[in-house]
Amino acid sequence: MNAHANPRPAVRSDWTREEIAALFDLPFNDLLWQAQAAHRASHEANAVQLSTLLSIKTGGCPEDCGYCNQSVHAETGLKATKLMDVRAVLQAAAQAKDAGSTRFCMGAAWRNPKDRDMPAIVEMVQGVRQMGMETCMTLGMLTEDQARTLADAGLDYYNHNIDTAPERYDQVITTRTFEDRIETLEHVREAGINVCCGGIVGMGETRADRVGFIHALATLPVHPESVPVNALVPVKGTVLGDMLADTPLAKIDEIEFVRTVAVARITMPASMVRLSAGRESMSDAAQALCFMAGANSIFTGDKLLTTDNAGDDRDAALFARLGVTPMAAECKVELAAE
Ligand code: SAM
Ligand code: DTB
Ligand code: SF4
Repeated sequence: MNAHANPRPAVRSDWTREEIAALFDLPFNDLLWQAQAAHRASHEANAVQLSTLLSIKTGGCPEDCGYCNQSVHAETGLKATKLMDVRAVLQAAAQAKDAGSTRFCMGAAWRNPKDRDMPAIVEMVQGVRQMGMETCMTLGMLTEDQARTLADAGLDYYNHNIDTAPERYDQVITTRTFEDRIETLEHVREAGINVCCGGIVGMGETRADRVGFIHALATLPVHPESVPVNALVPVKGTVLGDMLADTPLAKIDEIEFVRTVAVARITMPASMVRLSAGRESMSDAAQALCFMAGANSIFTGDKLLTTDNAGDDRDAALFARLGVTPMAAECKVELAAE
């Protein structure tokens, strides 16, 4: 932890939309100044946490998320697979650990896991934990019982994104509701698993939608421990990928993306903010601005779940240029202990 030159900002769940809109409206330098101050007060200034993703069950998902190439409703030609073998998952985790990653995130293209899948999922969590890595799963909606089973297995984090503003949810996904998402998040919280929850920008939304998205996260009774901010990876054959190809002006500009990261940092000061999907097509300078704005976690490796990621070589070169070092373990642990 760096010297606390700045007072640690209070963690609040009573943000108003007006306050959040006012942050987005700040002159860019003022916004980044505030975000950097909030960042330094609660986190190591120059350390970035590394997580690695693995798709343990790809494609064939019955949900109709407009951004996702794993939906059966998308025409992307992606081959659907069965749930991976536990041994193969543990091998991939060992590789990620060797590459310096501290958290292994396993994702399945499911609406929800079936109870018959749970024993293999439990083995994966236990196996990865035994290697000394933090574990994260993202499997879709969970019942209370399933959340408890994962907690008992030792799962550290569950990723379940709200993805967009509540008022815009049904324009992006129609096969479930925003409230369904919140219900699973409650099950995860109640089971005592850390929450990883964020969403996607660059889906053709307005500034007001981005305000609504951050507002929904920052007013959760307890902020998510991790907040992934994804930039849409436009995949041909998905509703949103095709829409963006037809209306390139809808693509989010990099400065607005950095603003979104900064507002997430200011409103959720104790959370880890993860610069997630979309880094592959982002310039090094834009990524540097995201770190300046308070992003302190990334996904490493050549692949996210199914699409390309920046890759370890490019990340190592960027970290060296920026004097950024990989975080050994989350400072969250220290924060919680104070
Ligand atoms: N099926 C589970 C679910 O939706 O919760 C877990 C996997 S799903 C792929 C996890 C998250 O990946 C989504 O909530 C979304 O935020 C993100 N995602 C999926 N496709 C994306 C894309 N093309 N661009 C950016 N983010 C994407
Ligand atoms: C999150 O918010 N982003 C990650 C993780 N949680 C599971 C997934 C990004 C997926 C990007 C599209 C793909 O590679 O399939
Ligand atoms: Fe299925 Fe998740 Fe993709 Fe939605 S985001 S289609 S739930 S895999």
